[in-house]
Amino acid sequence: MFRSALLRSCKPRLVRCLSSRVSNPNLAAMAGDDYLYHIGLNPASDDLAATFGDVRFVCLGGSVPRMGEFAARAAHELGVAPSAAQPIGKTDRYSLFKVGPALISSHGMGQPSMSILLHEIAKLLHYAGARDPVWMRMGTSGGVGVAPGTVVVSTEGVNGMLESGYELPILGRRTSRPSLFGAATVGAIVDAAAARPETAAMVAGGRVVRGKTMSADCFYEGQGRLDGALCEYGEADKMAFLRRAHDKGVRNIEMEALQFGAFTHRLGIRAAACCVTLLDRLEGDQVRASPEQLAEWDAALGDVVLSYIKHELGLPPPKC
Ligand code: R2B
Ligand code: URA
Repeated sequence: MFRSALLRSCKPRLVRCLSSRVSNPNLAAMAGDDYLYHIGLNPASDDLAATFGDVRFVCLGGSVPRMGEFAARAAHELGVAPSAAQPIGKTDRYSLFKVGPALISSHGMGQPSMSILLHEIAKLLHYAGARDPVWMRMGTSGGVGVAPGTVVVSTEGVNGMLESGYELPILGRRTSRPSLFGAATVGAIVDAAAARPETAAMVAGGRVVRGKTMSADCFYEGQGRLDGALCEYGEADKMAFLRRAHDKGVRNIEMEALQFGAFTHRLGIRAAACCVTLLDRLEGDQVRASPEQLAEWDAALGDVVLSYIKHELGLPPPKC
Protein backbone atom coordinates (compact mmCIF):
# COMPACT_ATOMS: atom_id res chain seq x y z
CA MET A 1 0.00 0.00 0.00
CA PHE A 2 2.72 2.40 1.11
CA ARG A 3 4.93 1.40 -1.81
CA SER A 4 2.25 1.95 -4.46
CA ALA A 5 1.40 5.34 -2.93
CA LEU A 6 5.06 6.20 -3.18
CA LEU A 7 5.24 5.11 -6.81
CA ARG A 8 2.19 7.23 -7.65
CA SER A 9 3.81 10.25 -6.04
CA CYS A 10 7.04 9.58 -7.95
CA LYS A 11 5.38 9.36 -11.38
CA PRO A 12 5.84 12.98 -12.45
CA ARG A 13 9.50 12.68 -11.56
CA LEU A 14 10.24 9.68 -13.75
CA VAL A 15 10.84 11.69 -16.90
CA ARG A 16 13.31 13.90 -15.12
CA CYS A 17 15.02 10.82 -13.69
CA LEU A 18 16.06 9.87 -17.23
CA SER A 19 18.87 12.40 -17.11
CA SER A 20 20.33 11.22 -13.79
CA ARG A 21 23.53 9.24 -13.58
CA VAL A 22 23.50 5.82 -11.99
CA SER A 23 24.08 2.45 -13.60
CA ASN A 24 22.38 -0.21 -11.49
CA PRO A 25 19.29 -2.15 -12.63
CA ASN A 26 18.66 -3.26 -9.03
CA LEU A 27 17.68 0.24 -7.95
CA ALA A 28 14.41 0.16 -9.91
CA ALA A 29 13.30 -2.95 -8.03
CA MET A 30 13.72 -1.07 -4.73
CA ALA A 31 10.92 1.25 -5.86
CA GLY A 32 12.39 4.27 -4.15
CA ASP A 33 12.86 2.67 -0.73
CA ASP A 34 16.62 3.05 -0.56
CA TYR A 35 18.06 4.24 2.75
CA LEU A 36 21.16 6.30 2.08
CA TYR A 37 22.63 5.19 5.38
CA HIS A 38 25.70 7.41 5.67
CA ILE A 39 23.89 10.64 4.87
CA GLY A 40 20.65 9.66 6.62
CA LEU A 41 18.21 10.33 3.77
CA ASN A 42 15.64 8.08 2.10
CA PRO A 43 13.56 8.84 -1.00
CA ALA A 44 10.69 6.94 0.64
CA SER A 45 10.40 9.43 3.50
CA ASP A 46 12.25 12.57 2.37
CA ASP A 47 11.06 14.73 -0.50
CA LEU A 48 14.39 14.64 -2.31
CA ALA A 49 12.99 16.21 -5.48
CA ALA A 50 11.85 19.27 -3.52
CA THR A 51 15.20 19.73 -1.81
CA PHE A 52 17.69 18.49 -4.40
CA GLY A 53 15.88 18.46 -7.75
CA ASP A 54 17.41 21.79 -8.78
CA VAL A 55 21.05 20.87 -7.99
CA ARG A 56 23.38 22.06 -10.75
CA PHE A 57 26.70 21.91 -8.90
CA VAL A 58 28.11 19.35 -6.47
CA CYS A 59 31.05 20.66 -4.44
CA LEU A 60 32.95 18.09 -2.39
CA GLY A 61 35.94 18.54 -0.11
CA GLY A 62 37.65 16.52 2.58
CA SER A 63 37.17 18.45 5.78
CA VAL A 64 33.92 19.21 7.64
CA PRO A 65 34.85 22.75 8.79
CA ARG A 66 36.30 23.68 5.41
CA MET A 67 33.11 22.67 3.60
CA GLY A 68 30.93 24.33 6.26
CA GLU A 69 32.83 27.57 5.70
CA PHE A 70 32.54 27.14 1.95
CA ALA A 71 28.77 26.63 2.30
CA ALA A 72 28.47 29.89 4.27
CA ARG A 73 30.60 31.71 1.72
CA ALA A 74 28.66 30.26 -1.23
CA ALA A 75 25.38 31.37 0.40
CA HIS A 76 26.75 34.91 0.70
CA GLU A 77 28.12 35.06 -2.86
CA LEU A 78 25.16 33.38 -4.54
CA GLY A 79 22.66 35.55 -2.68
CA VAL A 80 21.11 32.65 -0.76
CA ALA A 81 19.84 32.94 2.85
CA PRO A 82 22.64 32.16 5.37
CA SER A 83 20.32 29.57 6.96
CA ALA A 84 21.06 27.37 3.91
CA ALA A 85 24.50 26.71 5.35
CA GLN A 86 23.01 24.30 7.92
CA PRO A 87 23.78 20.59 7.45
CA ILE A 88 21.02 18.29 6.15
CA GLY A 89 20.57 14.66 7.24
CA LYS A 90 23.01 12.73 9.42
CA THR A 91 26.29 14.43 10.28
CA ASP A 92 28.32 11.76 12.05
CA ARG A 93 30.21 10.81 8.87
CA TYR A 94 29.70 13.65 6.39
CA SER A 95 28.25 17.17 6.51
CA LEU A 96 25.98 17.94 3.60
CA PHE A 97 24.54 21.35 2.70
CA LYS A 98 22.19 22.64 0.02
CA VAL A 99 22.96 26.21 -0.94
CA GLY A 100 20.82 27.44 -3.83
CA PRO A 101 21.75 25.27 -6.83
CA ALA A 102 24.80 23.79 -5.06
CA LEU A 103 24.99 20.60 -3.07
CA ILE A 104 28.07 20.93 -0.84
CA SER A 105 29.50 18.10 1.25
CA SER A 106 32.57 16.92 3.09
CA HIS A 107 33.88 13.51 2.01
CA GLY A 108 36.54 12.67 4.60
CA MET A 109 40.07 11.52 3.83
CA GLY A 110 40.94 8.91 1.25
CA GLN A 111 39.22 6.99 -1.52
CA PRO A 112 37.22 4.54 0.64
CA SER A 113 35.59 7.41 2.52
CA MET A 114 34.91 9.39 -0.64
CA SER A 115 33.58 6.33 -2.47
CA ILE A 116 30.71 5.85 -0.01
CA LEU A 117 29.65 9.45 -0.40
CA LEU A 118 29.89 9.36 -4.21
CA HIS A 119 27.54 6.36 -4.40
CA GLU A 120 25.02 7.93 -2.04
CA ILE A 121 25.10 11.40 -3.66
CA ALA A 122 24.73 9.87 -7.14
CA LYS A 123 21.67 7.95 -5.96
CA LEU A 124 20.31 10.97 -4.09
CA LEU A 125 20.51 13.10 -7.25
CA HIS A 126 19.03 10.27 -9.30
CA TYR A 127 16.02 9.99 -6.98
CA ALA A 128 15.72 13.78 -6.84
CA GLY A 129 15.65 14.00 -10.64
CA ALA A 130 18.53 16.50 -10.75
CA ARG A 131 19.61 17.27 -14.28
CA ASP A 132 23.23 16.59 -15.12
CA PRO A 133 24.99 18.65 -12.42
CA VAL A 134 28.74 19.31 -12.56
CA TRP A 135 30.65 17.67 -9.72
CA MET A 136 33.77 19.32 -8.33
CA ARG A 137 36.22 18.06 -5.77
CA MET A 138 37.77 20.99 -3.92
CA GLY A 139 40.79 19.58 -2.13
CA THR A 140 44.24 20.15 -0.75
CA SER A 141 47.34 18.49 -2.16
CA GLY A 142 51.10 18.49 -2.40
CA GLY A 143 52.37 20.19 -5.56
CA VAL A 144 54.95 18.62 -7.85
CA GLY A 145 57.05 21.41 -9.34
CA VAL A 146 54.39 24.08 -8.79
CA ALA A 147 54.42 26.89 -6.23
CA PRO A 148 52.43 26.43 -3.02
CA GLY A 149 49.02 28.04 -3.37
CA THR A 150 48.54 26.87 -6.96
CA VAL A 151 45.16 25.40 -7.92
CA VAL A 152 45.67 22.29 -10.06
CA VAL A 153 42.67 21.38 -12.21
CA SER A 154 43.15 17.69 -12.95
CA THR A 155 43.06 16.35 -16.48
CA GLU A 156 43.41 12.76 -15.31
CA GLY A 157 43.90 10.83 -12.09
CA VAL A 158 46.83 8.41 -11.82
CA ASN A 159 47.69 5.82 -9.20
CA GLY A 160 50.96 5.27 -7.36
CA MET A 161 52.30 3.41 -10.43
CA LEU A 162 51.62 6.62 -12.40
CA GLU A 163 48.94 4.80 -14.41
CA SER A 164 45.39 5.99 -15.01
CA GLY A 165 43.46 2.96 -13.72
CA TYR A 166 41.62 3.07 -10.40
CA GLU A 167 41.62 -0.53 -9.23
CA LEU A 168 38.97 -2.05 -6.98
CA PRO A 169 38.52 -5.75 -6.26
CA ILE A 170 34.86 -6.59 -7.01
CA LEU A 171 33.60 -10.14 -6.38
CA GLY A 172 37.15 -11.48 -6.33
CA ARG A 173 38.18 -9.76 -9.57
CA ARG A 174 40.43 -6.77 -10.06
CA THR A 175 38.33 -4.11 -11.73
CA SER A 176 40.22 -1.21 -13.25
CA ARG A 177 38.50 1.95 -14.47
CA PRO A 178 40.17 4.89 -16.23
CA SER A 179 40.17 8.12 -14.28
CA LEU A 180 39.48 10.90 -16.76
CA PHE A 181 38.09 14.41 -16.49
CA GLY A 182 36.37 15.86 -19.56
CA ALA A 183 38.36 18.57 -21.33
CA ALA A 184 35.19 20.66 -21.72
CA THR A 185 34.55 20.87 -17.97
CA VAL A 186 38.23 21.41 -17.14
CA GLY A 187 38.44 24.11 -19.82
CA ALA A 188 35.23 25.79 -18.63
CA ILE A 189 36.60 26.07 -15.08
CA VAL A 190 39.97 27.48 -16.18
CA ASP A 191 38.31 29.83 -18.69
CA ALA A 192 35.83 31.11 -16.09
CA ALA A 193 38.72 31.73 -13.68
CA ALA A 194 40.55 33.68 -16.40
CA ALA A 195 37.47 35.69 -17.33
CA ARG A 196 36.26 36.69 -13.85
CA PRO A 197 37.89 39.63 -12.03
CA GLU A 198 37.92 37.60 -8.78
CA THR A 199 40.40 35.08 -10.23
CA ALA A 200 41.92 36.57 -13.41
CA ALA A 201 45.15 37.54 -11.61
CA MET A 202 45.58 33.98 -10.31
CA VAL A 203 45.39 32.59 -13.84
CA ALA A 204 47.68 35.29 -15.28
CA GLY A 205 50.17 34.57 -12.47
CA GLY A 206 50.25 30.85 -13.28
CA ARG A 207 48.39 29.93 -10.08
CA VAL A 208 45.70 27.94 -11.89
CA VAL A 209 47.18 25.10 -13.95
CA ARG A 210 46.01 21.92 -15.62
CA GLY A 211 47.84 18.69 -14.85
CA LYS A 212 47.61 15.06 -13.90
CA THR A 213 46.92 14.28 -10.24
CA MET A 214 48.40 11.28 -8.48
CA SER A 215 46.26 9.78 -5.71
CA ALA A 216 47.62 7.52 -3.00
CA ASP A 217 45.92 5.56 -0.24
CA CYS A 218 48.60 6.79 2.15
CA PHE A 219 49.81 10.29 3.03
CA TYR A 220 53.32 9.11 3.94
CA GLU A 221 54.91 6.16 2.12
CA GLY A 222 52.32 6.13 -0.68
CA GLN A 223 53.19 9.76 -1.45
CA GLY A 224 56.94 9.10 -1.18
CA ARG A 225 57.46 11.06 2.03
CA LEU A 226 60.57 10.58 4.10
CA ASP A 227 58.91 11.60 7.38
CA GLY A 228 56.46 8.77 8.13
CA ALA A 229 56.81 6.32 11.01
CA LEU A 230 58.02 3.81 8.44
CA CYS A 231 60.29 4.51 5.48
CA GLU A 232 62.42 2.04 3.53
CA TYR A 233 63.84 4.30 0.80
CA GLY A 234 66.05 7.37 0.69
CA GLU A 235 65.99 10.97 -0.53
CA ALA A 236 67.45 10.03 -3.94
CA ASP A 237 64.73 7.39 -4.53
CA LYS A 238 62.04 9.84 -3.55
CA MET A 239 63.36 12.60 -5.79
CA ALA A 240 63.78 10.22 -8.74
CA PHE A 241 60.13 9.16 -8.39
CA LEU A 242 58.80 12.70 -8.03
CA ARG A 243 60.82 13.85 -11.07
CA ARG A 244 59.48 10.89 -13.07
CA ALA A 245 55.96 11.83 -12.00
CA HIS A 246 56.58 15.43 -13.03
CA ASP A 247 57.95 14.31 -16.43
CA LYS A 248 54.72 12.34 -16.94
CA GLY A 249 52.66 15.47 -16.35
CA VAL A 250 51.77 15.01 -12.66
CA ARG A 251 51.40 18.39 -10.96
CA ASN A 252 50.00 17.36 -7.59
CA ILE A 253 49.49 14.44 -5.21
CA GLU A 254 46.53 13.83 -2.94
CA MET A 255 44.22 10.99 -1.90
CA GLU A 256 40.91 11.03 -3.83
CA ALA A 257 41.04 12.42 -7.40
CA LEU A 258 41.82 9.03 -8.98
CA GLN A 259 38.68 7.41 -7.61
CA PHE A 260 36.60 10.55 -8.19
CA GLY A 261 37.65 10.64 -11.87
CA ALA A 262 37.01 6.91 -12.32
CA PHE A 263 33.54 7.02 -10.74
CA THR A 264 32.36 10.12 -12.57
CA HIS A 265 33.84 9.04 -15.93
CA ARG A 266 32.18 5.61 -15.67
CA LEU A 267 28.79 7.24 -15.03
CA GLY A 268 29.20 10.02 -17.60
CA ILE A 269 29.06 12.70 -14.91
CA ARG A 270 30.69 16.04 -15.78
CA ALA A 271 33.39 16.50 -13.17
CA ALA A 272 36.59 18.26 -12.21
CA ALA A 273 39.09 17.93 -9.39
CA CYS A 274 40.43 21.32 -8.29
CA CYS A 275 43.04 21.02 -5.56
CA VAL A 276 45.18 23.73 -4.05
CA THR A 277 48.80 22.84 -3.29
CA LEU A 278 50.07 23.36 0.26
CA LEU A 279 53.74 22.77 -0.51
CA ASP A 280 56.01 21.78 -3.40
CA ARG A 281 57.01 18.17 -2.83
CA LEU A 282 60.22 18.75 -4.80
CA GLU A 283 61.19 21.05 -1.92
CA GLY A 284 60.12 18.97 1.10
CA ASP A 285 57.54 16.82 2.84
CA GLN A 286 56.16 18.75 5.79
CA VAL A 287 53.21 21.09 5.56
CA ARG A 288 54.60 24.11 7.42
CA ALA A 289 52.36 26.90 6.11
CA SER A 290 50.80 29.10 8.80
CA PRO A 291 47.07 28.87 9.53
CA GLU A 292 46.66 32.30 7.89
CA GLN A 293 48.47 31.15 4.75
CA LEU A 294 46.42 27.94 4.60
CA ALA A 295 43.21 29.97 4.98
CA GLU A 296 44.32 32.26 2.15
CA TRP A 297 45.01 29.34 -0.19
CA ASP A 298 41.74 27.70 0.76
CA ALA A 299 39.94 30.95 -0.06
CA ALA A 300 41.73 31.06 -3.43
CA LEU A 301 40.44 27.56 -4.20
CA GLY A 302 36.94 28.71 -3.22
CA ASP A 303 37.38 31.72 -5.53
CA VAL A 304 38.12 29.43 -8.50
CA VAL A 305 35.12 27.18 -7.86
CA LEU A 306 32.76 30.09 -7.15
CA SER A 307 34.00 31.96 -10.23
CA TYR A 308 32.94 28.98 -12.32
CA ILE A 309 29.56 28.64 -10.59
CA LYS A 310 28.82 32.37 -10.86
CA HIS A 311 29.93 32.37 -14.49
CA GLU A 312 27.57 29.48 -15.26
CA LEU A 313 24.73 31.24 -13.42
CA GLY A 314 25.43 34.53 -15.17
CA LEU A 315 25.97 36.35 -11.86
CA PRO A 316 27.88 39.65 -12.00
CA PRO A 317 31.28 40.09 -10.30
CA PRO A 318 31.17 41.67 -6.81
CA LYS A 319 31.28 45.49 -6.67
CA CYS A 320 34.62 46.77 -5.34
C1 R2B B 1 44.41 15.96 0.90
O1 R2B B 1 44.56 16.20 2.20
C2 R2B B 1 44.22 15.02 2.95
C3 R2B B 1 45.45 14.49 3.64
O2 R2B B 1 46.02 15.46 4.48
C4 R2B B 1 43.64 14.08 1.93
O3 R2B B 1 42.24 13.94 2.07
C5 R2B B 1 43.91 14.75 0.69
O4 R2B B 1 43.56 14.23 -0.49
N1 URA C 1 47.24 16.38 1.05
C1 URA C 1 47.91 15.31 0.59
O1 URA C 1 47.33 14.23 0.40
N2 URA C 1 49.22 15.43 0.35
C2 URA C 1 49.90 16.57 0.58
O2 URA C 1 51.11 16.61 0.37
C3 URA C 1 49.18 17.68 1.07
C4 URA C 1 47.85 17.54 1.30
